[in-house]
Amino acid sequence: MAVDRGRYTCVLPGAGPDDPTVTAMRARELGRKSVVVGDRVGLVGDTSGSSGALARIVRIEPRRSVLRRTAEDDASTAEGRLERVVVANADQLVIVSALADPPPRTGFIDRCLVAAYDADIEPLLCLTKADLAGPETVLDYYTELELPYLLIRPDSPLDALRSLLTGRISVLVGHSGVGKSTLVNRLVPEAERAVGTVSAIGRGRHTSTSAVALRLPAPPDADQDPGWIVDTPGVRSFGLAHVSAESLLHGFPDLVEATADCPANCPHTADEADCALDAWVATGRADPRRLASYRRLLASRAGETDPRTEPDPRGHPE
Ligand SMILES: Nc1nc2c(ncn2[C@@H]2O[C@H](COP(=O)(O)OP(=O)(O)OP(=O)(O)O)[C@@H](O)[C@H]2O)c(=O)[nH]1
Ligand SMILES: [Mg+2]
Repeated sequence: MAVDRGRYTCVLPGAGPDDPTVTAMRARELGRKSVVVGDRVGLVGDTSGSSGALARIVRIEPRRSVLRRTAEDDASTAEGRLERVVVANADQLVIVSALADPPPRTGFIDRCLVAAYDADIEPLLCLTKADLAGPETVLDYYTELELPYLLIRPDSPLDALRSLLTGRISVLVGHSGVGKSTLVNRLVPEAERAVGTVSAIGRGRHTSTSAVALRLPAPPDADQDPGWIVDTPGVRSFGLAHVSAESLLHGFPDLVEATADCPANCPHTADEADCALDAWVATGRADPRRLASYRRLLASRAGETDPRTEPDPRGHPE
């Protein structure tokens, strides 16, 4: 459920919400393998959960999915090779984007979509702060995609979100200050996640500092598994050095079909005269901003631009 300074909080199979959690450390035999939130592990030692008890993690079960990100896009740099597993075994990636304060950045959402498809995790777009601005610009950009989305206001009922979370492990990702912890507190009131403020320049203060999995409350008169939600710290960018150029395209299902007409081994870059993607958008079959976003990702992976200073199609820095 959580990792803090070498101590892992674990929940035993079959344990209910009122049963104690087990604190564990990693056993030496795990070697360099990292244990992350969402991992299923083998425990030995004192698993009673009583105060002061310490168990040992001796095994990590094979992961059903692995959500990764890198510090930078370019795999030829040390930062680009620094890969972080955000969470293991997630079923759903909830991309949280505020409609204002901080403003939405479609370039960031596109990166999250690539990561979701690459990890085989279903994406869900949660547009928060819908009380402050309308969703039209963001939704217009994604019209070609069958991307499920929800609008969230402080007072809006969360029934639709709850039903999409039921029975699954969902992980929230987004910039700092977009309202991830606020949402978690509404879904799981006893979570008491710290909530921050957003500065005048539209940046959050990185209030949450580590990922934590929380058990969703069981719906009344249902014996279904309510599922888990993972709150994560805000990230500035979502580096994709670990995703191959070909896999990047999976984050752009509105463009995939066009590449059937590309020459063999087409790099799909802007300087490739025969790339079929140009004709595809020129004839109105996809939004040119989506192609521009895809090509910015390609260029960023090749180390041609600094991902942190790239413009977003909506004119915001990413
Ligand atoms: N107006 C408005 N404000 C919101 C909404 N959701 C969250 N906020 C505010 O946005 C600020 C940041 O919220 P947090 O929940 O801390 O954001 P976070 O995504 O967890 O941020 P990090 O932990 O830094 O990654 C707080 O002041 C919230 O009260 C919303 O729907 N509408
Ligand atoms: Mg937070």
